[in-house]
Amino acid sequence: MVGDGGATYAPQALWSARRESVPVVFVVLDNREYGLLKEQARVQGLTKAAAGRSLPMDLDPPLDFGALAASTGVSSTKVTMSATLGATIRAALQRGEASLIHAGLD
Ligand SMILES: Cc1ncc(C[n+]2csc(CCOP(=O)(O)OP(=O)(O)O)c2C)c(N)n1
Ligand SMILES: [Mg+2]
Repeated sequence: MVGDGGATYAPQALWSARRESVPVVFVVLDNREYGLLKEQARVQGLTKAAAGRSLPMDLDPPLDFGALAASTGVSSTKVTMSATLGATIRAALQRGEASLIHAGLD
């Protein structure tokens, strides 16, 4: 399970899982922001970077993680309701191959 921000740091893991036939299920929890870094910056009063520019903590435009997975040959499912996430993870695990679940959060 990884945040949308963190998922941008190591997308090659998708390709490796496919290449090595590792049946890992990647769950990307997408709140469209680097939430932890944003909160830290707020607590420390760091709302502006150099020259008055805003710190880029929002992932806007949002990323299409299904398309990212597809580019490595990994299939994906998109879910928005937390109520369906558990069933989606179970189904993905049962398939026995690498896959990605893109979970949009409120
Ligand atoms: C390998 C690595 N690079 C960078 C960081 C610094 N870091 C901490 S939290 C974070 C991003 C958090 O955003 P996200 O993954 O979207 O999670 P959220 O807080 O929004 O749920 C980063 C880059 C880290 N912890 N590990
Ligand atoms: Mg995030």
